[in-house]
Amino acid sequence: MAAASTYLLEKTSEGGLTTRASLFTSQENNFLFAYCGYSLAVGDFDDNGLEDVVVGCPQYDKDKGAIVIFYQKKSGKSFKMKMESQHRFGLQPEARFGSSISWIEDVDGDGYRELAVGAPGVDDVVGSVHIFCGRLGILPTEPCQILRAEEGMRNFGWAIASGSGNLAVSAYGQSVAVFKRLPVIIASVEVLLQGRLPYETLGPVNVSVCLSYTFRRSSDFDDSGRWFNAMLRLDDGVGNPRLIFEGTKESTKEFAVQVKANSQLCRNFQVMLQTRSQNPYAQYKLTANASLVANQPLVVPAVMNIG
Ligand SMILES: [Ca+2]
Ligand SMILES: [Ca+2]
Repeated sequence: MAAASTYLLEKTSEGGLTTRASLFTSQENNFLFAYCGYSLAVGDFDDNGLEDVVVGCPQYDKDKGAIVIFYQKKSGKSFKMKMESQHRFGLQPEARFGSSISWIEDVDGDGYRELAVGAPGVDDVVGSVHIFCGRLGILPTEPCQILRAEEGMRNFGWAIASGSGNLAVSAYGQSVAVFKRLPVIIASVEVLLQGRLPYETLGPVNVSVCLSYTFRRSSDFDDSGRWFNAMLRLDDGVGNPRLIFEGTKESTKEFAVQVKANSQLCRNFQVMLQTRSQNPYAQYKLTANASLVANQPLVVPAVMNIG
């Protein structure tokens, strides 16, 4: 096992299998005793139509562990296979990063699949699973999410498997946790000003914050509505804001709203000057943002893009 290689096989014309390529030789890459090939996953990660291979090496460098991803590339017009590799490494001694590997069907809706890597030895064998979100077909340096074991679990990430974007993770000898893919929500937040902010009089004027959202995948569609926590800041970035909400001395308002898919919901606010301005061309910066209210705390939260 110390000199492990991983062999890519292809079907022969007789229907059997023959070696097409040797992807990895432990001695050549200082991966001796790393147990490369302990886990494997095959899938088209960079969406170029050719299958890519990920090799797990959980005993690399004091059992920190590592994975090697081999991208399959077309070579000129000959279509001969050319492999280009990348490495990612475990960060803790004894983490055994790479003990398990699984592709996950595109979770965040960007068109590229994600890669899950188990590290069951992390934190004195509590374990974790690292999710690398495919970005433009390149394996990112850092995971976009780390799944942690629930309290009391040991060896979380010993084995992982994925189907339809969901992920099952075993805590060896104890239980299996299933993480369900949630919808990808594309939200829009607008600040609308009705009329012109006053400079000679104190106001008020009407400011609206309008939220709407849609789903990235049509299969995500669920019109039950989503709750958002939103915030409106008046005169953002100024030490002593010149604008306030009518009847208050506040320049920041937080509120929660429930919005239905594909429809816009607006909340209106009366805004006024705190002191008269001498400058008719004074600029005010009004900003709003929103975040999803997590209503299912034990599952992976939905991914939201603000547009
Ligand atoms: Ca590929
Ligand atoms: Ca993706």
